[in-house]
Amino acid sequence: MSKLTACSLDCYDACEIVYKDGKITPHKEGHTDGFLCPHLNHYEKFHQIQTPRYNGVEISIEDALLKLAEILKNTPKEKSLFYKSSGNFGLMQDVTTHFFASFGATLTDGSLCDGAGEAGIIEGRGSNKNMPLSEIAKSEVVIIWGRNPHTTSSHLLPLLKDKIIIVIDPLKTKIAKVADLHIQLKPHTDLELAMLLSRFLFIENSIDEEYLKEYASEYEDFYELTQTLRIKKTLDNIDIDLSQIGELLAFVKEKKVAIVCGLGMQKYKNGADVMRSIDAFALHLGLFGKEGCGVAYLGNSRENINSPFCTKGKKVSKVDTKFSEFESVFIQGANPLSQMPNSTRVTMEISSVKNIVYFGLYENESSAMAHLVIPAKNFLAKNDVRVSYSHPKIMHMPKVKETKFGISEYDLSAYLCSEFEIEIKTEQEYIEHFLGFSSRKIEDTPYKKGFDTDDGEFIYLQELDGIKVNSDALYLITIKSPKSLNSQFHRQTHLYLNKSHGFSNGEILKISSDNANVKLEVQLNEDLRDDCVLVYSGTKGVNALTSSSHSYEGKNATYQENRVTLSRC
Ligand SMILES: Nc1nc2c(c(=O)[nH]1)N[C@H]1C(S)=C(S)[C@@H](COP(=O)(O)OP(=O)(O)OC[C@H]3O[C@@H](n4cnc5c(=O)[nH]c(N)nc54)[C@H](O)[C@@H]3O)O[C@H]1N2
Ligand SMILES: Nc1nc2c(c(=O)[nH]1)N[C@H]1C(S)=C(S)[C@@H](COP(=O)(O)OP(=O)(O)OC[C@H]3O[C@@H](n4cnc5c(=O)[nH]c(N)nc54)[C@H](O)[C@@H]3O)O[C@H]1N2
Ligand code: SF4
Ligand SMILES: [Mo]
Repeated sequence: MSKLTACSLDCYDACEIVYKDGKITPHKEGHTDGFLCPHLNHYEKFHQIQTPRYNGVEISIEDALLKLAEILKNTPKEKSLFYKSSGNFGLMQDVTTHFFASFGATLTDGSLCDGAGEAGIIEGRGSNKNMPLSEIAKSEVVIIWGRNPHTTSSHLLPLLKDKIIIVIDPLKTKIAKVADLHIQLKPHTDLELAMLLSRFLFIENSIDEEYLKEYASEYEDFYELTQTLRIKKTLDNIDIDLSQIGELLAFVKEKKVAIVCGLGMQKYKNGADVMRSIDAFALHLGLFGKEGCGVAYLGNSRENINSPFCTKGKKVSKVDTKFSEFESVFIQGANPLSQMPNSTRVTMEISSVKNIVYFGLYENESSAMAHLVIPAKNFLAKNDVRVSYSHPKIMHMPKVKETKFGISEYDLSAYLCSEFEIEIKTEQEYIEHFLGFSSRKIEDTPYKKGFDTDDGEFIYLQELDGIKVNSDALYLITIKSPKSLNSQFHRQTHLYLNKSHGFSNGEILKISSDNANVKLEVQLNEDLRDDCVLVYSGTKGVNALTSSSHSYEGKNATYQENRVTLSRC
């Protein structure tokens, strides 16, 4: 028997899967195109937590639920925190939010992921409507800007065949190696680059004034703002030649262009402004509202989907959460002790929490600190519906196998709702609610008739601040690994740098930031610039180096704001 479902992981691609004869196989049709990534190809080989435990002693699932209810009964409501991430991207995962919000617990807001870039997009356009894959397929030129598709969105690759590819990335990624043009800029100089690109479009008279007069009438003021950057100094700072600006513009003028953005250039305090300046460049190229043109980022996956769940309540930021202010913390689909910034702070804060409950699939830093560990069922063994932040399809994820261990988010929430007399519908009602949006209307070429701002016009960045300070210290680049999904699966253990620093493979180095020192083994890699150190997301200890500051807009973590130095141990 074979059943169609979808991968649950937090990933652009949101692949469809055929579960056949007890095996995960890729769906041959549609965006999945007959292949999955290593995480899913080996998904069932990763050991899941099978037995609940309390204070290190294994207990039954019934006792774990009783314990959980007891903890919640004995904690003042305002002292209970529900901390959820997207370990599973399914819409039903929020049924637990429904319980905790209705119960009166504190929830979280802010983002460890794409919040800064999204804030910049919304400030400029009034909404975050994404360019879907089907439109990228129609473009002639694709600019991959701060995204690493071979690792994080491999299903984009078949669409890129026979197109002109331009990559803007401090790292020589796989896609950069085969690109027609790679701008290997200094990290955190994207805002300046985007401003210069716009400026040269103006200088070369390559803008559509009629269009701008209608939808971005302040374009002349913006041009003046671009003129405040001194060309030579800015090029030196970005560390590129003027000829590269010329090459890029020659490739894109009069063409159908898709700018495919990732997280890379927005993991900074001014991440919103960076994204907004890229949007402005797209605007000047005339990319909005046209077939095969646009800007793809991590879109609002829930566009036009109403939540049936209660999600209202007091919220604290998930970037610098003050765990010690709570008596009980319930962690779902997350490994905050590894993935939040400033993990030393997180560990210290959380160690004073009386009751830490971990509800997840795998053992990790967070399960190790938890008093109560409750194993979840994985996506194959429960019902859900998912959406994606890169394509509009709504996918049903029916239960395709039975497992004896673990509990689904719905069953856990139904138990708690009944204990605390909170209303909850049947699982089937929620699933049908979500599937009811299957024919939701998502525009292929959004912003055809202007933007979603009050007057329909694009709102430009008014001033340039937050341009980075000069420092001789190295940039810490922390990106996604092909072997892990953040801290799930095979986590990396090295730091990567090129040989210009005089270190050798296998040496253990101390990597120091304002926050901490971490020891990691060196692996040389010539794809990096001389001024960068790379440590993959999910590597143990990397987030001890990062600070828990917020982006100026979007309440986002700023993983790449910190500079580091290296020394032999
Ligand atoms: N295999 C795998 N896939 C994943 C994940 C995973 O952990 N592993 N995680 C998933 C998640 S949660 C997300 S949010 C997505 C994110 O996926 P992506 O958007 O691809 O994000 P990153 O890997 O963080 O960074 C992308 C690129 O940005 C570049 N970069 C770094 N700094 C800068 C800069 O200052 N300017 C520019 N222009 N580029 C820069 C990096 O070198 C890198 O090549 O991936 C998802 N998919
Ligand atoms: N330095 C640095 N840090 C980063 C990043 C970076 O680029 N650099 N990336 C950031 C980004 S983009 C993100 S999105 C965050 C991700 O941060 P997290 O979401 O905390 O990431 P994961 O490490 O993937 O942990 C997800 C957990 O979900 C659990 N899980 C999986 N499926 C299920 C399920 O069905 N039910 C339940 N209950 N649990 C489940 C697994 O046990 C796993 O431990 O990390 C951020 N941290
Ligand atoms: S590419 Fe992404 S969606 Fe597809 S199987 Fe891998 S993790 Fe899942
Ligand atoms: Mo993410």
